[in-house]
Amino acid sequence: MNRAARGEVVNKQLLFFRCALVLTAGAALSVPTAARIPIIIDTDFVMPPSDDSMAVMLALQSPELEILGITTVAGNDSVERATSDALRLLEIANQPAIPVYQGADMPLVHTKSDFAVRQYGKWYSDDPPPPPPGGFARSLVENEPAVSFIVRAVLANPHQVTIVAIGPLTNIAAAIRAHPKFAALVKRLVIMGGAIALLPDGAGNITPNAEFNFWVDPEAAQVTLRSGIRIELSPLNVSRKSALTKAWYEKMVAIETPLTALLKSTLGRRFEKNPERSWYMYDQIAMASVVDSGLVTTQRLYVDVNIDHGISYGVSVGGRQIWPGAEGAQQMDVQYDLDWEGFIDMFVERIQRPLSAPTLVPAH
Ligand SMILES: [Ca+2]
Repeated sequence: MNRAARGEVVNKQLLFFRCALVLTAGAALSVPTAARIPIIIDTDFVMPPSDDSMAVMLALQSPELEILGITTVAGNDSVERATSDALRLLEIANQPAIPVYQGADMPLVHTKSDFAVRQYGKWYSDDPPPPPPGGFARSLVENEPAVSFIVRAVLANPHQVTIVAIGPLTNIAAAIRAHPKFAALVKRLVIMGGAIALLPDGAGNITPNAEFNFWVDPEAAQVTLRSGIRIELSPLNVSRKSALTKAWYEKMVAIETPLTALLKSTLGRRFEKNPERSWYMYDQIAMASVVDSGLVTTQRLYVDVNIDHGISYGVSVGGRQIWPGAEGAQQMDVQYDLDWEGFIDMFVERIQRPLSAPTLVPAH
């Protein structure tokens, strides 16, 4: 498919989702009454050393969470690779029953540019996904599109489902647009995205002021942030309070499990090449904050995203009051500080645990 046609496909997909919702509205997706937090993970997943992979590992190893499904989106790489790699991680983690739903293969509006090609991230890629470590998973992606699943799960479990969005927000914006009651029925949306200049360490990481996830799909980020969903934002400010060093890595992989073996063969190469360098942790912090909200400190700010096609495209702006031009901005909790020791201790301990028991196939 040529890329010019893809914008049209997104619109057609939205129509399809509306139809699919009508057809599936009667299908129950029940949440057990146990105290576990039901979550959907929306991710531009890539195998380690990506932050998404380690965030999903943390979720899989955290009994406080119940993963209803993983939905994939183009971001770090193509959506096909996100899906293929996510399926394989679930197999390695002995959780093949957790369903994976494929989502958007392109941002809503943002198109490929020479700048995008030169920079980190291959959301525009048409390359077939490379085999993940150990080969492609035996389990298959679900037939239902990601947006249809997200909306169905939330409508079937009103005010119960937390969405942890750790990639570009294309699927989430499409879900908001697909059903008028969706936004009001989401319990909470935790987003890794944005950078807030008002707070310390608020520079961007793809352009001077824009963070990668928001920059890949600024229009989706704006729709999502303005939706009225209760949001907690985990921006670059809090990511920059982290520093994954070789010493922490070695502690993490000191106990042999299928997950630490995968980390040794992937993340380990980073530290072999650059033993002195430390790495920020992004999606892992967003996920950890769902498990234990006490690990992060937040401020309540109005946050909006710029969608003008100029030097500030995709830039998030946060303020304590509404400012001219930000009349659509909503208030949200913005993470800006981290209990680093508490976080990394928990992360290492969870990764080292014996694999969780396989999840039963969720009701559909
Ligand atoms: Ca991500």
